[in-house]
Amino acid sequence: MRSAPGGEGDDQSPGRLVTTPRDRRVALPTRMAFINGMGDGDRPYRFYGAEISYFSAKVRPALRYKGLRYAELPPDYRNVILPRTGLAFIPILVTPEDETLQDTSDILDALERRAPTPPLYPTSAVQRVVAFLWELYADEFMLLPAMHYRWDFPESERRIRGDFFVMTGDTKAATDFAGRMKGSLPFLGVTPETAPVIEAHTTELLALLSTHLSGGGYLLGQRMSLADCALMGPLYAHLYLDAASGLMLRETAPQVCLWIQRMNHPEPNTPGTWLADDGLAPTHRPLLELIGRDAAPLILDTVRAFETWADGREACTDEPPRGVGEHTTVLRGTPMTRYTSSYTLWMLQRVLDAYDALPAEGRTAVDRALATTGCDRLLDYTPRHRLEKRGFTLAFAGN
Ligand SMILES: N[C@@H](CCC(=O)N[C@@H](CS)C(=O)NCC(=O)O)C(=O)O
Repeated sequence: MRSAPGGEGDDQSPGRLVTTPRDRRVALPTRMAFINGMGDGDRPYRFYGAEISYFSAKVRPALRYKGLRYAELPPDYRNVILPRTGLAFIPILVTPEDETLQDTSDILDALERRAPTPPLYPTSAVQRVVAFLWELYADEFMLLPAMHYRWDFPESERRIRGDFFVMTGDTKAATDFAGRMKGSLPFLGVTPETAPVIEAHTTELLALLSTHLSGGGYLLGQRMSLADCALMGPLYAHLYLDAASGLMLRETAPQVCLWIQRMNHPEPNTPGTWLADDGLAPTHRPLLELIGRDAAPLILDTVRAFETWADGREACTDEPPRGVGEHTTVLRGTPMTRYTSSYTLWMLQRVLDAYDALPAEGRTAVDRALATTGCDRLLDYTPRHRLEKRGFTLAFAGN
């Protein structure tokens, strides 16, 4: 494994000079530089993902920012992903030691352990909890706008169907996958009735982000973090790359497009710093209020419905299914019926665990920073059940 970008002479950094065996220095474009490093005894990470994949977009900036040598490969479900994980999900990351990592939260946790410098996870109380909050919001709530803008606009749908073919090279697989994705919209709560409030949320998010990012930088200051990586899923892989929303983003939120550019092409020698003294910029608070107002109730309603199901489950049900029925929630006054995802509790646990691990003064600082944002309600929730990973599968802890 190669760790963080070093100073001068780190010849494995993307797009930098590469030392050949004969020590002839040649400039190679970014992707070639990674491939060029292969086969020299120091194996690269293998990243099986796709440009238009939400969760691939969350991991890719982390690999680049940490200066890790990797090859990005198309998703080979039959020969690699299914045999290694038993799941048809992307992305997966195979380490130089041939360990398989699946689930972007586990992947980023592992990368932070393996290559701690430069860091993605703040260690100061407020910034750390806020980073996990953004991850929860981006992974769980932002799926709604991302799927709506991809599948409810004809020009976006036409283009993504073509992209799916390019990703798989297989017309039937691409058509089946597209059908499954489009068919999932009502289960997520994305319907003609809820589309206006989903769009209203997105418009407000883009406006607030444009203000927040207008001085350059990232969510927590002049350095990217877990929070930015998570937000790249919906904002880059879907909204930026899809036809209709891509135009909308370029026309209405160019500052967000610049942030996407910074995220996808991190400068290896000057990673910057997060705000001093565990601070949050004044422009961050309206963003937390937006998350607290719209996303926190939806997330909590999902978790409550899951816990109600879990209360009455058969004692032998160790591993909850991905969805356990449906429940109703409300977004900006509009009722919404959604499938009840078990995974949402696992994601909320990440925020609660980060908070609980803090010393008392850290928890007080977080309470103060989040007071009356609505995000405080997420931290006030105490789950009755706990989920853990067994291999790549969610299971009830202690069973
Ligand atoms: N929680 C997982 C989600 C991965 C995921 O949903 N990936 C999408 C592509 S971006 C996928 O493979 N979906 C296939 C499906 O839902 O059947 C992660 O963070 O890695």
